[in-house]
Amino acid sequence: MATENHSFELAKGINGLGKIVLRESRSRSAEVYLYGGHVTSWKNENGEELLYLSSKAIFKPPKPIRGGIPLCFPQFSNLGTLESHGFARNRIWEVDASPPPLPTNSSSNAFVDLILRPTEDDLKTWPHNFEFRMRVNLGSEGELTLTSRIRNTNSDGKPFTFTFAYHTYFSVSDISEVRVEGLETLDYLDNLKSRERFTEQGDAITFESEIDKIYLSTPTKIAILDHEKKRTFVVRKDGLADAVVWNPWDKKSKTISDLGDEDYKHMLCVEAAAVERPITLKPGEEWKGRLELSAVPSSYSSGQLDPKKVLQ
Ligand code: TA6
Repeated sequence: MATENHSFELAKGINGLGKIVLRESRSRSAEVYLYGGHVTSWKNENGEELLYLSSKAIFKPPKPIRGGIPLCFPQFSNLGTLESHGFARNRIWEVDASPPPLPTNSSSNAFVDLILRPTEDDLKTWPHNFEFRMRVNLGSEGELTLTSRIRNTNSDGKPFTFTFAYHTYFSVSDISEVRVEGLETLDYLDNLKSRERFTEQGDAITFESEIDKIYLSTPTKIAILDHEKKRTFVVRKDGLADAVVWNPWDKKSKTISDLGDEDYKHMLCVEAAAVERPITLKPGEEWKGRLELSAVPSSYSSGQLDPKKVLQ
């Protein structure tokens, strides 16, 4: 499907679910399911998959898809009365034929605009009218950008408050060889210790056991260094103060039916989020939350992997 300024393919995915395919130069591509507004694939110029998607993922409502980039809205985790991570990730989204203009610095025309509005059932559990618009853009350098705009369209004058996360599952070669840079010395809430608050140690974060932490007021740039793959993922975020780092490790993995028992070795969630300070919108107000992911080939010898450089 092509319009005057952008193009995407509408295709049938697993179980016949509608999906959008974005293609950029060389073999770069991305796929977004209308079910959940869920990015399930992001491939680089060599056609390599950069996101983890569980081989046991269930593509059938109401089960959220395990892997890719689930959207957590209007509630992160169990921080409220709704189902875990809210309902946006298990609703059917639509292609937004007439989105309001979105100023962007991307030269690529491989993008799609999606929109979600509450169903009658949603209004029973979360009595607020909203428009959740999301643009997924595959950039000319292969970067993947998700820009969310959430507007309060209540006609009863009521404000609403929400928490949010892009629950990104990165594909990594071996979790024990991965380091995360940019979260050193920050305070975090430990989900494994009833969200008690701690301060992170000074060095890069490495992984040797289950982790489930909400880092507070992080820098806008975080780097995930996959030494074995000589690859660095750079996460840039705007309007999303926090970052969640999650890996279930072996024991928890066995309790998650749609996650392979050994898969924890090849995935890491680093989630751009707004959790500590929930967002409140009055009617007519709009919030914007932007996530830009890029994967840069890197090698220690070139110093290119120097996190200080990567995070500049
Ligand atoms: O973002 C981390 C987290 O909240 C973990 O506590 C874990 O529950 C994970 O999300 C997966 O949640 P899900 O509802 O997708 O199984």
